[in-house]
Order: sequence, then C-alpha cells, then structure tokens
Amino acid sequence: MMKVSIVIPVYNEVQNLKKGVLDTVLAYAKSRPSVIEVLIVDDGSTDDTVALIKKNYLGNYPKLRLYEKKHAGKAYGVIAGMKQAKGTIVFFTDMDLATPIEEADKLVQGIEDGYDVVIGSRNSNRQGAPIIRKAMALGFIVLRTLLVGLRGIHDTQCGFKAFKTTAARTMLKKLHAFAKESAVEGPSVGAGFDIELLFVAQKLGYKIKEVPVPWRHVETKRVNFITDSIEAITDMTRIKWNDIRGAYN
Ligand SMILES: Nc1nc2c(ncn2[C@@H]2O[C@H](COP(=O)(O)OP(=O)(O)O)[C@@H](O)[C@H]2O)c(=O)[nH]1
Ligand SMILES: [Mg+2]
Repeated sequence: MMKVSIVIPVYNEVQNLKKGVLDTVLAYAKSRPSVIEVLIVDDGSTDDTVALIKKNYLGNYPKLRLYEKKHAGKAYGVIAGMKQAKGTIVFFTDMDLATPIEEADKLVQGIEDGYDVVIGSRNSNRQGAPIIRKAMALGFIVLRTLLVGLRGIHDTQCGFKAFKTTAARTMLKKLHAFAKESAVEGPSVGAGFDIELLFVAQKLGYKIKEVPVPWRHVETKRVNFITDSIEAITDMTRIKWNDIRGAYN
C-alpha cells in the first residue's frame, strides 16, 4: 500500500469551510489508511480561513497539517505542498470539492497500477456551470491545442490530480514559467501551471492517465473573463516560448 498525501491549496475559503468541506475531506482521510496526511496550504488568506482551521480542526485531526506561506497564488501553494508531502503519492484537489473527494480512490489506484501521473477529467461534463464558464473552457482548449499541444490529454485544468511523489519532484525542477515564487494580487489560480506541469511530464516520458470524474460547478466569484483570459494566454505563450528555446530539454 502506497502512502498518500492530500494537498489542498486554499485562499479565502471561509464560505466553503462553513459548508463543511474540510469535515468531508478529513472523514475521507480517516476512512483510508493509505492517506497519511491532509496538507492545507494557505498563502495569506485575508478572511478567517486560517483562524477557522486552527479553532475547529487543527489538533483534533491527527492527519491534518496546516502550512502557512506568503501569498503567491495557487500554483505555488501546490508546489509548496508537493515539496512538503511525506507520502509516496501526492494528490491535490480544490477546497470547494467540485469533484467528490472519494473519487481520489480512482486516481490513487492509477498510480498503484504504475502510472506516474493520473489526472481527473471532466470531459465536456461541467454540470451547472454558467455559459460564460463553458465558453471560457472551450476557448482555453482551443488556445492550448494551438499553442502548447499536449497529445492525448483532454482536460488539463481539472483541479484533481495525483502523482508519484518522486516524479512530481523531478517535474518541479523542470518548470520554467512557474519556477519562481512571486507575489500576486488577490486570489490567483494560475491556469497555466497545470499545463506546464503536464507538458513537462510528457517531455520526461512519464506515463499519464486521464480518469473521468464527476464534477459539479461551484461558483467562487473570483473569475474575471478579461484578466483570466489574458493570464491564460500569457502563460501558454511563455510555455511555448520556453519550449522553442529548448528550456524543457
Ligand atoms: N494557496 C492559494 N490557493 C488558492 C489561491 N487562489 C485560489 N486558491 C485555491 O485554489 C482552489 C481552486 O480555486 P477555485 O476558486 O475553486 O478555482 P476555479 O474552480 O478554478 O475557479 C481552491 O482550493 C482555492 O482556495 C491562491 O492565491 N493561493
Ligand atoms: Mg472551483
């Protein structure tokens, strides 16, 4: 049995915490002996996220760890979590549980079957998502295909991914667009991070498996059509440019 670290990047998640998402994750962790830790990475939430976790959870759940770092966005939260993880499998998910946490079993199984990277795939099934979100998702896929490629991977953006920890650490060393930890304003989900990570995984010849998972849209009101689109295009252009100049070889 391989040991699993669950990493959850969080930023201003009081609303979801009050819905009981962390209780759900911790109950799952308790029910799975393979899960050795739930590592919450908060990078400077400006609401009561940290206070709430400390008051209601930390200390009461042996598998729960809280890592507080300076604000640098989701991508670096995930990176920091991957570096800290003690398991032989590192799995990351979003705090809103848009994909039910039990689905992690399927991803973990994929790693145990010998894959290096196993990612959740929503296909075109984005239940309950507003039309603007669906349009953004489609535009993203078109741009990604044109700019970066990524053979055989359909959904790069699902926030539900598992890695063999040794593979993840090798991949992190190969990142370029997301290699440096830099400050960001407000929440930042860094859409390009998943793409660079998978791009590097393919370059390294890692075995990648995509597993269909259910996904239910949870609105967080962080989305801004204009700035998010500009950010995504910038990220993908950087990855493409890095590739052209041979940075990933
Ligand atoms: N550490 C960290 N996590 C973040 C940041 N922004 C978003 N997140 C987390 O990333 C995950 C995905 O965020 P969400 O708003 O659901 O993004 P979306 O579903 O992709 O629109 C959640 O667990 C958030 O708390 C950030 O700036 N830092
Ligand atoms: Mg979400």
